[in-house]
Amino acid sequence: MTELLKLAIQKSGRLSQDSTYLLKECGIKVDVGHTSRRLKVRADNFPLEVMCFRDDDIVSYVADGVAHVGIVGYNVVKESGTDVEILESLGFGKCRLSIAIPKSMEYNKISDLNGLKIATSYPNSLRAFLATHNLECSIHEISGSVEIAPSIGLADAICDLVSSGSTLFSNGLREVVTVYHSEAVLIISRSRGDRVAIDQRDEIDESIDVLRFRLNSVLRAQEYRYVILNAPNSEIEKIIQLLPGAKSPTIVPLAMSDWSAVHTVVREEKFWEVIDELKRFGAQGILVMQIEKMIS
Ligand code: PRT
Ligand code: ZN
Repeated sequence: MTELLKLAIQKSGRLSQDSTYLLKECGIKVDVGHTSRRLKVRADNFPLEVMCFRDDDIVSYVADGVAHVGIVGYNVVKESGTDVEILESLGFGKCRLSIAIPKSMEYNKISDLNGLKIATSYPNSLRAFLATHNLECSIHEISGSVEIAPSIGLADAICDLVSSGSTLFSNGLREVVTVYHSEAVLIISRSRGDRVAIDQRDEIDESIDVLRFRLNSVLRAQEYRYVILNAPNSEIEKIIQLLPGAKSPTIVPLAMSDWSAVHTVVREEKFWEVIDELKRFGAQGILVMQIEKMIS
């Protein structure tokens, strides 16, 4: 029987849905409907068992070999200080750990933070940041509702995760410094050689390789767009310079004389950067499509 790769994901929270969705995009069928109630769920068509835990436990369970790999926020990995290896950044759960102060407080430079009392659930990340910038602050560790700390007189400032910024805004706070950016990551234990029995290692390693290959195909596809446009033949060379494509664009003559269709693959940000130039070169009927998988 093939040995199952054990993947730990968040049981119920901000990363749960995106984690199972990513597996689905990788062609792995897991009965996600029950993940919030069951601890373990077996995939139907891949040697994988999904284990559902609180996000705070995932790093240590991977380090201890309870699971072979895990999906968790980079912020949790960084704060735990546990020595696990990050295999992939997964492009969801994006946020940043930031220091925020009351809107009314004057702030011009980072040294203005000196001497402040900062409330946070991320004491280790904050301590490391303060040390790097030679700042002397007192850290007040609290486990939740960090954003209310200044208004109730518990602290002068906060250090917390921010995504849209609306929590800070509605609590009269303003973000002044980013400690680090975070997103969901795939982690593996550095000492897994000791944890996985020798006769199972090859199968587990192979499953990890296949999973990473599929993840990369999905993640790459999310960054790129398939673009089709029509352009006069006289401008095709200039358009190819703007949109060089994966290898080289496909040029197909149109029924209308002196015009061609250009098919190419381009990073989404790059497409928006060159859109005005494309129009200037006479591009028309521009279609931009999502790509499902990109195999390199
Ligand atoms: O129950 P369990 O322990 O598993 O979950 P949890 O409650 O500890 O974590 P959860 O589900 O809230 O978050 C899981 C992960 O999502 C985090 O570890 C981050 O990696 C990621 N993430 C992404 C965020 C946010 N964005 C985020 N905005 N985690 C928390 N927030 C909070 C933040 O703490 C603040 O309270 O949202 C608020 C700010 O949001 P904005 O949009 O108002 O800026
Ligand atoms: Zn948690």
